[in-house]
Amino acid sequence: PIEHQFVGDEGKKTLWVVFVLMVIASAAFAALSWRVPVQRRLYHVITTLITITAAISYFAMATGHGVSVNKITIRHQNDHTPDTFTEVHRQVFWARYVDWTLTTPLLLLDLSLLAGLNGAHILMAIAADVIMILTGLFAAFGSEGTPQKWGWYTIACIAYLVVIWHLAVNGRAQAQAKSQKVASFFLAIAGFTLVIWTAYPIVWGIADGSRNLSVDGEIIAYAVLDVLAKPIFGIWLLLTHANIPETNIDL
Ligand code: RET
Repeated sequence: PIEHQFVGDEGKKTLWVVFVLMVIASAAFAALSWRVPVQRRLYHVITTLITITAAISYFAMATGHGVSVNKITIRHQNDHTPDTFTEVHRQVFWARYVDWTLTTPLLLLDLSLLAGLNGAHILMAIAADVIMILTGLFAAFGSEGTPQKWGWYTIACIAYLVVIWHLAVNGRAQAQAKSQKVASFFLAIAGFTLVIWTAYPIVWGIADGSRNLSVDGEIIAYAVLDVLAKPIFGIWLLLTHANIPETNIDL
């Protein structure tokens, strides 16, 4: 038998809603940037690019373009009857990985600049982040449901630990060296980021990984996370940045 796991009305509606939210956020961040001199717009530019990229990705998913069907075969074994197989055909939204490849480095850049991380540490954190997303892509597509997918998943999780290490240890130390105000803001927004980001591999494991969550359930879970990780993160960063002069970047 073949089991189809496809997007439904609820999922489609959610994709359109998040697309609109990302467009509104992009416009709001651009408008905020015009209130400060161009030399002070680096965080605004980075943060606006993040929501513009998400808007494009959500548009691709909502129109049904950023998606492909992934087939896996599940074998049911027991002692009494011959083996039976179920083919699971599930939609996998590859547009997410394109989005994440571009936006997670930009989010890390926001946090790194806030902390005052040096260039070598920024580059290492971003390299580990890109490895995390691309090995996550291999986990989703490269291995068609074989156990090897969990091997790719493990590599992605190790890369994620490297990202956390750079931000939590090096980022925190640098932020502390800047000022007490920067240090406590960094602790708050990086802690928020850590909680939200850690939910992604959990959702992936339940949805794409073990296929225990419907495609619509997956869309809704990622929608909530994406809104928190991009527009909410962005508005918090830009408004707080305006009130802490030590967070200014001279480039
Ligand atoms: C995957 C699966 C493989 C294991 C790990 C993952 C982590 C993904 C993360 C994504 C963050 C996305 C954000 C999007 C923008 O809003 C690729 C799901 C560790 C951390 C913040």
